[in-house]
Amino acid sequence: MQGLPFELSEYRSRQEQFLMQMPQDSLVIIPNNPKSVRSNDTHYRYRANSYMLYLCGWEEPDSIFTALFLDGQWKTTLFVRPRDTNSEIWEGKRIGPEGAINGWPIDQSLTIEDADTYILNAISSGFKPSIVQGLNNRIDNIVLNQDHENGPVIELSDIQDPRSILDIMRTTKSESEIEIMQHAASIASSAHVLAMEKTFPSMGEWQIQAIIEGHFIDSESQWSYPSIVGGGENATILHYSSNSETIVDGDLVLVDAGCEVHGYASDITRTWPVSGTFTEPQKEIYNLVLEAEIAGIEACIAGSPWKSMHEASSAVLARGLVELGILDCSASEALGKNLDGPYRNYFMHGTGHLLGLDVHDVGGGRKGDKKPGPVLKPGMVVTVEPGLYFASWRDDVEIPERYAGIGIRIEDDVLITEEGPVVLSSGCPKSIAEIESIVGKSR
Ligand SMILES: [Mn+2]
Repeated sequence: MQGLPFELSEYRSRQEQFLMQMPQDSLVIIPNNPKSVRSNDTHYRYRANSYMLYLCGWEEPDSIFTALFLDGQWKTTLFVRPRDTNSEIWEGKRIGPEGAINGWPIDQSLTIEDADTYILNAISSGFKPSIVQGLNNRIDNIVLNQDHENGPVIELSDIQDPRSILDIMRTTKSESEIEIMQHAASIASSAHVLAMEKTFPSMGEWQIQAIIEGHFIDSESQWSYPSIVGGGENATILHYSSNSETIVDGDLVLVDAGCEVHGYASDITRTWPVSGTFTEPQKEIYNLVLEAEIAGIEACIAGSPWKSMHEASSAVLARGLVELGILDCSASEALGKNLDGPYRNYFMHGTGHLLGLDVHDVGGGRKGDKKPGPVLKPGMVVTVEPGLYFASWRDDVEIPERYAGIGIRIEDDVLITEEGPVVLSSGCPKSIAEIESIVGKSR
């Protein structure tokens, strides 16, 4: 069991800031994530719910964070697994309610078995549930009044969701959150450098994955999303994850891999030649993506609308695709009136997303969002990750012979500050000269 990553006062001030925005007749219910079966009696490694981590740092399963306004103040109660020698012999020590109250930022701790009655009583007294649904079926059923006979009737319209408030709070990181995110970005940066150094032609994609993830574990971290290691044509598959092929001499490898520290994610992509030297066509595409990425980072200015970095990166890509003769039109036609021109044939995803306790962090600005996304504010951490993909098998768009099979993405983690963008992943080199000097150095 590790200590909490933040001072108790930081959690308390998050709770305070959250609860002061809640109606005082609310019953806040935030269950922890369920355990997931991998096969038979084996489970996936447990990951606590990000809202739970954010509000109180509790990492054990079978737990529920609640808050209720009583006698003129908010009272937080954490329901946790009771101590149980037999279970602890098999699964490890539990903190238990007594342990929880001595060291976690909560007012009261009870065993999880008491949660049903506590929640029912509060609802009977007129409190309206504000709950993160879908995490704990039993509690969902209680709240939705399907699991008990003579309980109170709750109108569906009376059930609220606390995430609308928490999501906005989570978009802006505190000094100590930034410190942890910087650490996560530094670990991931060194992992990429290590993998570059050990790269050789005919290497297996899984071997690069092993170097990267081995470094994560070695640094007391773990992946924050399944690592993508795509050699050659596999780099053109945006969420490639089988990592099961060998990478042919002359091909590039695209590595999109990040780790998490105390739940906070890093998310870095680099693309390098397994031979250690870029070919001319690879260089042309690489430098274009790099220029677009740098333009995207430079657009990460406090006060700018969310779309600024996408506009900046897109303008560079559209112009470059015309200059390289890949698109036969003007740069503005390539870009399109609503950033929907033919440059999107080769750049199909968003330019970035918020980063935090979730790798695609909450609070808007995610790919596919119809809303405009948040205005960039100091303390936000975003990714900037333009790419170009020329899958040779595509017949829906024209794939020039010279670039067929090339997929390149470059991604950094960027902190927005009053003084301009700060690249948290700056420890990870990205110029062609730097990469060529590193790849294969310690193969
Ligand atoms: Mn990303």
